Formats: sequence, structure tokens, C-alpha cells
Amino acid sequence: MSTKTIAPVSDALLLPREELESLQLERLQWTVRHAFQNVPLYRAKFDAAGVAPTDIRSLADITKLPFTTKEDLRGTYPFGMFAVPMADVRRIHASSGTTGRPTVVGYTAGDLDRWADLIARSLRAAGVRPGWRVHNAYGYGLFTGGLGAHAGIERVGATVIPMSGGQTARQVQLIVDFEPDAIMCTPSYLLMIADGMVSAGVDPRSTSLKVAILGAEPWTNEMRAEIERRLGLDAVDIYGLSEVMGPGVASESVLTKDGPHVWEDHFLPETIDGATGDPMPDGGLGELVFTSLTKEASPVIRYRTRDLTRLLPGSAYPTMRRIEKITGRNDDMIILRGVNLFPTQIEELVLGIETLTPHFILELTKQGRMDALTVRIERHPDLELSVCEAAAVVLQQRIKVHIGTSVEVRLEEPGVLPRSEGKYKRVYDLR
Ligand code: DLL
Repeated sequence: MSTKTIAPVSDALLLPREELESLQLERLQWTVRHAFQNVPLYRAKFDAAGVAPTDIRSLADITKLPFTTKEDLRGTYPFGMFAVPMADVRRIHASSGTTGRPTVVGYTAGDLDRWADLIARSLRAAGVRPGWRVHNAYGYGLFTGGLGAHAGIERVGATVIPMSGGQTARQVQLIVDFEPDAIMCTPSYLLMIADGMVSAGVDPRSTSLKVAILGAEPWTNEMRAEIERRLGLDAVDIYGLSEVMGPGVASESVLTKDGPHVWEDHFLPETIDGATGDPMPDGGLGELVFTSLTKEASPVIRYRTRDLTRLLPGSAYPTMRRIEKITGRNDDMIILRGVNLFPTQIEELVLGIETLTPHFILELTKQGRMDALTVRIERHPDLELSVCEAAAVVLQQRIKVHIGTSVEVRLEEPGVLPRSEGKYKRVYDLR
């Protein structure tokens, strides 16, 4: 890790555990009452589960409450889950999702204020300082990334460069001309910007960038190492989802880079067994579930994220619990001839072989009655074809050994695979 940056102090982050938990309980009781009184769907679900707000006397009582799912949000489209009068909603965001109706979330003035504070906190943890310039390449619009990050950058006292996603050549030019200290975008898009720098004759390690705050899609520690090596900066992980707020639900410290700290004074995390819904002890791999503690317009009670991770203890500073870097979603899991695999497992193996590029996609097809997986990967532009072919064979063998399944690895010419300016689509199901 470079020592270009240091982490800051903020009062809420120093609360002793007991004080934090009593604050959480007070806020949980408020949220449960608020949701029950103002959202018909919550009232109906609580009634069906035979639970009332007064039953929540301790944090452990949360398990009495029913879960909320994306389907609940879709079923009440567009504004049925709002807990305040529409006149008090200052902003709306929506996540497109791959199928069906979008999920819509609302924010009161207070919600927007707390969101900006939490992104500012996340940025401070990433080492961003007042007076820095921050290039924001998350997409602006209904997606929470662009506008969410924007407000937090201003709140931390930095200068925001509101670039949004896309126009990669222009991104490169503005990074060279405006000399930002930090960049915010998806990890896959940062790699594309690095390629854009090379095309423009700019050495990606030579820019003013010191820190990249990356999220909105799963990425591995191997990808972190690749990004840090190529661009000569510190890369930290920011996590969030629109249903729970947007970016800044959890974020990583640049000093430790050991998984995002959940901002537990505003969100109560749980992990559950995805199949049974039973709570998991901290440290076990399970589906991440969040209850919001301070949200007015769109409170969420035990929202099932479908993201898989472990809850880990906090560190000396911040003391709030961490999540292990998220390596996949329930929805991303590929079951190939009885073996479960996540795209990030392949990413880890690809990045372990220096003579391969990080540009790959996974294609699922049917061969007869069997499912087949092809890893299509771009060859390294600067290496002999024979070296690349040997690397492809090594990848195939490592997938067989480490994941336990046979796949085809197909080399492609540099630049032919799709690129993304936001979330990267790794898996193409052609069955
Ligand atoms: O992606 C919010 C966001 C914007 C987070 C910018 C970070 C930075 P959605 O579009 O609702 O919201 O997608 C949320 O993206 O459930 C995860 O599956 C995935 N995701 C988000 N951040 C991370 C991360 C935004 N750091 C969904 N690591 C979540 C892994 C992430 N997956």
C-alpha cells in the first residue's frame, strides 16, 4: 500500500459497541413503527407474521420480522412502498434490473442529507481530503452511483468533476488536464479508461490519480492488485444498493483494504442461510440482509440483497463490522454439470496468470443435453501468439483443478469483446 493517504476521525465511528447497539435499537424501533404505520405492505406482512412493532424490544428480536424482497418493491411499483407523503419526496432513483419492472426508491431532504454524509464518510475512509479533486465517472441519472457520489464529494469538501460514464477518450483527456486526485467508477470501467490512456499515449501510472473508489459490481482482490499495478494508485471498495440507499452503505479503509465497513449507525446487517432464511453466525458465508435505521421515504425491513458474503469484526478504527469483499450474487451463480461457480472465481484464476488479460466473458451453451461453458478471453496485445495459447491452456487446467469442472478457453483478438462503461456483464447465457 502506498502512504499517500491517511484515514480520518469521525465521532460516530468511535462509539463503543454498547452505545452503538443502543442507538441501533432506538433507531430500529423507530423504523419498524414508521414502516408499519405508513406502508400498507409492511403492515400486511407484519400482521401475517403475527408481529407488531412493540414486539421489538432488543436487536435480536429483528428475526421476528418478515423479510422484504425485490419482488415486494416491484409488486408495489412505482411508489407503493413510500412511507412519507409524495410532497416530501425530494428525489427518486430506480434500478433497472435485468427483468421486469424497475425498483423505485424515494429520498426526503433528510435522507439526501444523511446519504451525502455517509458518502463523505466513505470518501474520508478512502483517504480523500478537503481540497482534492474527484473525477466522478459513475453514471448520472436514475442509477444511484453518479448523483449519490456527487453529493458526497461536495460534502467532504472536495471538488467534483461530474463526468458520468462513457466517452472514454474524453475521460482520459480530462484526467490529464484537470489532474484529479481520486476517481470513482466501476472497476471494469477503470480498466477500460487505463486502456484508453495507453491508446492516447498516456502512461496510466503517470497521472495525478492517487486513489480509486470502486464498486457497483463484484471484483476480487486479484483485480484490485491488477488495477493498483497498472495505474499506480490505491484502489478501495465501496458497496451499496439502491433499495437500501445507493453507494455508501459500506466502504473500505485505505489503510487496511480488508473489506467494506458497514455504516452500522444507519444500517443493521445480517447474514442468513439463503435457502432456509435462518440467521447465520458472524463469519459464516451467507446472504446479506439489511434493515435501514434512519431512512424516512423508503425504509427497508430485512431486505434480502442476494449478495453473498461474511460479516467480520470491525478493526481498531473504524470499529463498525466489515463485510468480506463480495464475490458474487445468488443470481450470478452458474451451476455447471452439478458444480457451482461464480464469475469472480474465474477472474481470480485469470488474474493469477500474468500472460493473460483481464478481458473475458463467460458463455453458457448446450452441447447435446449437457451444459457447456466457454471462457472467451482476449489475448495480450504485446505477446507472441504461442505464449498466449500456452496461457490459455494453463487457465483451462487451473479451472479444472480449482473449480472442478471442464471448460473451453477460447482466445480472442484484443478489443473484440464487449466493454462496459458501468456494470460489466460477464455471463452470457445462450442456452
Ligand atoms: O450499484 C450502488 C453503487 C453505486 C454501489 C456505485 C457502489 C458504487 P444497484 O445498481 O442497485 O446499486 O446495484 C446493487 O450491485 O446488490 C451488488 O450485487 C452490486 N454491488 C454494488 N457494490 C458492490 C461492490 C449500486 N462494492 C448491486 N462489490 C448490489 C460487489 C457490488 N458488488
